[in-house]
Amino acid sequence: MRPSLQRFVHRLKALEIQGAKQIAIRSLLFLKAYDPTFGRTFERAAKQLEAARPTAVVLHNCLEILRRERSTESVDVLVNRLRNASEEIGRYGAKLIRSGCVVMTHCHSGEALAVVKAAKRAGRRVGVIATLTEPAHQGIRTARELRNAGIPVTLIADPAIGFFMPHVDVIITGSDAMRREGNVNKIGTYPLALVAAKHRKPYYVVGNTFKLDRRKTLAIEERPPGEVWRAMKGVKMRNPAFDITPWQYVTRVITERGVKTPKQIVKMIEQSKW
Ligand code: RUB
Repeated sequence: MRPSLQRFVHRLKALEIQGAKQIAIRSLLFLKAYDPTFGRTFERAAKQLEAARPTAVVLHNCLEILRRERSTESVDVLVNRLRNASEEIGRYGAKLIRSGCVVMTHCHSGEALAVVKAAKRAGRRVGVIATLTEPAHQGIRTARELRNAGIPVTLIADPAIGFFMPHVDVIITGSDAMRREGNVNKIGTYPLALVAAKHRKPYYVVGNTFKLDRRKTLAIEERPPGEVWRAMKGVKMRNPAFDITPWQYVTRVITERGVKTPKQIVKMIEQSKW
């Protein structure tokens, strides 16, 4: 029996499945089960999944490949490439983390956490300050995952980033899309990068190369205003889910192909083909 498209879209929108990489992996596996012939039914479903979380680019790039190759084997290859990227990313990223390092992170990024976990596996003492990440509180997932991995973690409210920045050695976040104009990630990443720059702290973006984004336009997802606060008469609420950090505030980008400068990333975006 075909899995329910409506239910899967609901799980995506409710952030039950979140993070650019997981959104892509789970959607690809869903589509494989939904229409293994990759015909019109697949195309209709693919469009709905992309529209459910339109900012992150990984699913989009994978779909571009799948539209050409149209096979379940291609899904498996893509999923494996995405999964294996974390190990490579961890290997390159761990080298940038000294023992005793305090890392600040924002939101919940599987790839950013892969770096921290790899550093621990490599025998480095590492602690993390995780922002709660208003308004949807994905930082709680980060705190839980790090605690379960035996990594000391302190959860802070978003406005406390400036208070704690002097005690931080390095800022590490994930990426939803790497574009010419900068790194797209969870709302609040841009102000975090500005505070980091003010304190001369290195800021590393972590992202596999499926995050290189050549789309002409970027749709910044606006989430339900009810996540900000309950409805108030006469008050408008806005809830953009992502912002763009210009590359000048990024120190390095950790990819599965090595540690790159922002300049190299912009070049890679120009050369990427999907
Ligand atoms: C998650 C978020 C993550 C990136 C990277 O936003 O911004 O930093 O998606 O995640 P949301 P990963 O919770 O709205 O999906 O490293 O897991 O691909």
